Amino acid sequence: MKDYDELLKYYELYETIGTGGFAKVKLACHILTGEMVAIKIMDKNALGSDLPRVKTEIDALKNLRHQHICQLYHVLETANKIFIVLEYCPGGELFDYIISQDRLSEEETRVVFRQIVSAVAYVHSQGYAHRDLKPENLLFDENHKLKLIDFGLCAKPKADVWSMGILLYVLMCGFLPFDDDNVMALYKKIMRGKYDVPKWLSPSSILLLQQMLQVDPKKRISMKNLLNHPWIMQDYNCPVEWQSKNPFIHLDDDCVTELSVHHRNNRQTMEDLISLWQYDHLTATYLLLLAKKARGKPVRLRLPFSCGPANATPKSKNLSLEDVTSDENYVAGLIDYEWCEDNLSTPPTPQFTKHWTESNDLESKSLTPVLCKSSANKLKNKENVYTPQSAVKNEECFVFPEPKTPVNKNQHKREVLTTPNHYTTPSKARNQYLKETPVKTPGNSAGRDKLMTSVISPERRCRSVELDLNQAHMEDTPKRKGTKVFGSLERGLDKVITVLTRSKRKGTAKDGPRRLKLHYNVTTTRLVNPDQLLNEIMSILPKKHVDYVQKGYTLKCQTQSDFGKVTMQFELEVCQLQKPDVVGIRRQRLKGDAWVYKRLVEDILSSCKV
Ligand code: 6BB
Repeated sequence: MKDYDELLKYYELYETIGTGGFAKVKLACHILTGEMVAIKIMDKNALGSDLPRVKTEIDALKNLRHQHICQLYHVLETANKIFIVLEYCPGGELFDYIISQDRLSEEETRVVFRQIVSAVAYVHSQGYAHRDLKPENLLFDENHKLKLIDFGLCAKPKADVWSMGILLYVLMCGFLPFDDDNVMALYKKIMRGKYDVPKWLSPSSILLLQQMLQVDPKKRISMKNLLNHPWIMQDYNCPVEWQSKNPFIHLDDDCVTELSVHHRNNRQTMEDLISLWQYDHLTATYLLLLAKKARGKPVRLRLPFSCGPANATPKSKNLSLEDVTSDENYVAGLIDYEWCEDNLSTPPTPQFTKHWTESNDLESKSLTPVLCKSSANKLKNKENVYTPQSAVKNEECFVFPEPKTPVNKNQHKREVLTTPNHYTTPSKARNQYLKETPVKTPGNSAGRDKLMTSVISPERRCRSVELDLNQAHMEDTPKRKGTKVFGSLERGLDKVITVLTRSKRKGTAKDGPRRLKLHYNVTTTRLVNPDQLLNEIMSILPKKHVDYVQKGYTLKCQTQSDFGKVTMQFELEVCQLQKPDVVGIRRQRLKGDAWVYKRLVEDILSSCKV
């Protein structure tokens, strides 16, 4: 399709890492610099009333440049699509990080929170408010530095301090201060401004939360006073540095030189062109060169079509773009992502479309593809009868590295999640919370039952809270509909972030399942026979009303509502673990509510005799 032609001149597309709402986000590699990027893809026809949101985001991002704001590189608009090319943040969501740690210590919270305050103070200084601050909208880059995303709701400064108070609470507690199944009850709780104070919070943390979560905006602490608040200053002895370290004015000499050589322009012309900041391919190339330099890589551009080993023409160029435009997680052919210079970061799983041929290979012969009968007609995915031609040979296994900074002092906690016994729904945060006696905020006389209502309970995951909490207590702000705030906090542990282990191909029947390292998205079993486990899972899925397509040792699963809407998509892959030498199940959610998914997978796995 024509819409992707322009994009594919500059980027090689990889996997989709997020779908939902009106956009999907794909990982990609910028061809000239070899730098990784994230591309938000929107269908203009499907945008409808969300179109202003997209325009708002683009306009704001064009005016914002800051060390803790996800950098905009490039905006492309075609007849049917809008592509927004953004900074690559392989550390994933703050939300997942908090959940994987249960909660953060006060010290770590301070490190994180100062970055949030820095970003938001800068946003305010530029005349905007973010208005959708939540842990899902803060991503970690490869250096474990936070980057604020999603400016679709930003407007004049108003409600961000209160939202930062919620964030601060979630960071230190691991759950929300205000929570309820019932939207009206939730609204009332917010308006009352009463929340539970777990006993692990220090007096200074309690005080700061109280100042930030004031219902009355006039009584709430101002951004100015937040920057040098005693809690913020503790251990640092300096206010938050909110000014941008990435100014628009100064251009980097090395990057200008490289671009001048590449474009055969003199330096002045080049500087003039860059300084237009049109968020076209030149802006993207300059900013990505700068990022490359900051990562200690040579400030060099690749020659067009010299990407990949042996100066191979990018394989995607040989492909029809038909598949690229499908709503599936497909990308343009077999990707040579090895040449992308971000070896430190997430190597995307190559995906195959046009290279897939009718199956006459070992993979699908030995393990006959199965299309579960329960709703086979609804499944359009024909993956089970295709196989990647060139993939079978490649045995190389990629391990996503941990961020360079030692981030997870509680690494062992993740491993706990890999055992079936611990793959249970209540989080340790919740258990711990319930064990410890809470201190109430003044005026809150509720007892333990009440306390439980503010704990993220898995029983509530089916709900969809469409209430804009940020707005709920802001009388002077027009109400916006349909904004999910902190409802989406309730997401799973199973998010694909950076620390997944993947190989370049899925396990085939001939070679057996993939050998993976133990990770928090892999459940171990006591079994040693992968086929037995695979068969066991396949026998259980129909009983749980899960449709699936088998591809080697991977089961691509989905659930549907009564109306045929796909409510959940996930993969279960039988894999071989090395230490211990047992069979495991890798699970990965692609779409749908994480907690509903978590319960379902838990149900499936506990039904298996593993
Ligand atoms: C973005 C990103 C930037 O992602 C699903 C939605 C930038 C995402 C990323 C990542 C993991 C690994 C590698 C890269 C701007 N807006 C949205 C963005 C939205 C997804 C975040 C993860 N959850 N890099 N990455 F998140």
